[in-house]
Amino acid sequence: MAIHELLYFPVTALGEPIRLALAVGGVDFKNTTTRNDDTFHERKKSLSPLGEAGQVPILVLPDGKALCQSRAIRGGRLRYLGKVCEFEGTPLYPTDPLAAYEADALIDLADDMRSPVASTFGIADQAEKEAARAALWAEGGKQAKWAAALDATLAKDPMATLTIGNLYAFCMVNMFRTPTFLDGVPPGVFDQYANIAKHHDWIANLAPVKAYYADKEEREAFKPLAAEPAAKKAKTDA
Ligand SMILES: N[C@@H](CCC(=O)N[C@@H](CS)C(=O)NCC(=O)O)C(=O)O
Repeated sequence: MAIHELLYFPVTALGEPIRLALAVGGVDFKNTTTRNDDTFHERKKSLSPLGEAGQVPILVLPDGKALCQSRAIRGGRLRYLGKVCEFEGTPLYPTDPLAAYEADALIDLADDMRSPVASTFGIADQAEKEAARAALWAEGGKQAKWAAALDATLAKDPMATLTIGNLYAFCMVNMFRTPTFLDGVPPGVFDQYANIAKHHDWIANLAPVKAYYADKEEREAFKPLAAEPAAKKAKTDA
């Protein structure tokens, strides 16, 4: 029987909330990466609705239709996964308009925190790149600013009903919670944020999330609950 397939790099960035939503929703999927598919880059171009310009993540539906644009896949206008995937009988994208707004707003805020790192991807010099990433998390840094806002927002979240917004925020926090595939992020950037920690632990301990990460032995970054102690050894893992 045909199943869903996700094409993405073997890292916990934009593709990870999609993997996690599928896992939480109990939707079986093939996790295709550059590590297990030698034709990854050719398939990316041929499958993407955007052709040559195509990027990943790409979600291929069981009938062969390929979806791109991570926001449209998990949230946004199409809200495909948020409608298809349920947790404890409730769709991950809320049907109530205000709850849906909260989920979207959480995704946007987590993206505000994530997106400044994009400015460092093109820095060729390793030391310069790591310094630029550390500066984003230093006092007054762009990512530190949004982490504080995320913490304040999560203080108001009852952390009772799982939404695509919670999953997205969880994954974006894990992207910067060492060990991470991103080099140069200082260990402990969320140490001062009790609500981010509480939110992390809530989601990391949900049965399908625990089950999903249980067999990701080869990648510390895929094991949120095991993360921070190893971080101090500055382990990186792509
Ligand atoms: N708007 C796109 C952006 C996707 C994106 O930036 N993908 C990057 C990886 S995170 C990529 O495919 N880079 C390789 C390439 O451009 O060929 C989305 O949200 O899906």
